[in-house]
Amino acid sequence: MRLRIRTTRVAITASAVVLLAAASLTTASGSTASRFSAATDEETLTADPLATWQTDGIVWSLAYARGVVYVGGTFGSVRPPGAKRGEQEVARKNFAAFDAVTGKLLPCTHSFSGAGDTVRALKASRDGQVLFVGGSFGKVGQTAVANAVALNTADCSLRQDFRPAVSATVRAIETTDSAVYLGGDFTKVSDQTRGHIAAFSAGGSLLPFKAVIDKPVRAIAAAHEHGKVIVGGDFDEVNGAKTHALVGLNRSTGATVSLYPNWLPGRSVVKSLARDETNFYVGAEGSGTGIFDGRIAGRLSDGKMLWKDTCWGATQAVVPYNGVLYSGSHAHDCGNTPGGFPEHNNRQHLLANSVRDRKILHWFPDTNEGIGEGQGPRALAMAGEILWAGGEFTAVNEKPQQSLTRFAAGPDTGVPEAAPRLTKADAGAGKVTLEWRAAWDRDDAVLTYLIYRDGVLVASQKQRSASWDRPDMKYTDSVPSGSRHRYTIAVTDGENASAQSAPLEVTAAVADKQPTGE
Ligand SMILES: [Ca+2]
Repeated sequence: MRLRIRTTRVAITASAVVLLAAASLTTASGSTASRFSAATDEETLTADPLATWQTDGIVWSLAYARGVVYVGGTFGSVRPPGAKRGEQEVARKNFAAFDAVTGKLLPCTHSFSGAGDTVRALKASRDGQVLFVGGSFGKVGQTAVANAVALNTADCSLRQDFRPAVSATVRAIETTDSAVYLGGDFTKVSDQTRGHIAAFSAGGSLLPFKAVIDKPVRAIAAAHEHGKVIVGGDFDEVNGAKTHALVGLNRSTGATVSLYPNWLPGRSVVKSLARDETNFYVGAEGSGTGIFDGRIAGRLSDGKMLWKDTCWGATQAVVPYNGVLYSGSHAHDCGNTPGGFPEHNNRQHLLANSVRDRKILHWFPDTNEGIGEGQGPRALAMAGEILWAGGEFTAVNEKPQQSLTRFAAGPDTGVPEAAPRLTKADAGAGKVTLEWRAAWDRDDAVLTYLIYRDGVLVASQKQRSASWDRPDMKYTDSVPSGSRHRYTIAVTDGENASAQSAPLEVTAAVADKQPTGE
């Protein structure tokens, strides 16, 4: 959830301001805070997408360097925010570059084609000067290449030095100060045997680093200060020993140095790895029964597992930022993870876990599943303070938006979903009891309900809710017996208020008479 001191810019009456101020004071005093918020929860980004360009196909990879977000995938054109397929399209063949902050399309372009016709991995050098590009392609423009190249970020030019002959698809790239690691489906690099992983100097020379891995590598995270790279993928055997899906390799030799026994069941593979200062994070996908589909946090220093969540739904991408692990998946049945949701009709495609304790935080922007395999998000990257997400989706928060979207820390612009309407009124002598069902908000766990009598705010109530947990609420108003009133309700997250509901006319009963409501 998001915890911020907000300035209210909701158009409300003076009495509403007084009531809201009173409510805030009550919360600040602590007397009601425990009901409504966990003050220790990490602050998330907002759930409101920034205007972002779109692609006409799947985005498989994102990378950030020097103010630019690079996008790789399987697409033939890009188009501005709001444009439909076929409108205002600009040719971009499997690769495009955007200003990370404004989101604008940049002129940096190369056509990646041939072979599998797809870009699957992007990663900048540590100094941001070089962008490494991997995938399944045989040509960049008219230049013959073999699944991996590098660009100078200063002018987008194709580098001449980094030109390895990789025998099959590159699915993962990691960079350190001294090496570039490629992982994927390949078994040879420049006629040398390299089983699904290889390391190069920044200048493109194949390094002696060598590990024999039996199946594709899909993710690599360097832990160079601990002398290793952490490698994830589909594999069952590494360097001659049974090792499933996750392994730590000596950064120079490729020898196995860390094992993570029983972290991943046999039918689950690692799709994504990311790290922060102290931890590394795993996104897993399984198929069949007895699988693990969620997120794991481990400690870099000793390889100890810190936590594992319980959601189903094939995690494709993970990225930590400010104590929050953002991920893309089709999460469902998360009820056994704190803050999580039970199995219900909707799948949640973007998720935020507390890095500290795995708690699912109140951040629920969502995509649809979209095209391809219908996995929704496929790639995430932090670009400075902005989270970029790419994938297969064609809608974000139920509005058309294909394959790319972005989220920032503010401003919060989303009006609460499912605005309340007054569903029932019981009128007793001198009192009226109103009922409604709680709304919910994509990035605020606690909403404020404003109750108006004859156009004047008479009460406000706070209530915690989520899309899967919308409590019934009620308010009892004191009015003169026999008087008739017109009630409406609105809901606000503190910054964005719904319109007032349709009015409910109620006549309070007179003593010893039956109530009437309509
Ligand atoms: Ca909000």
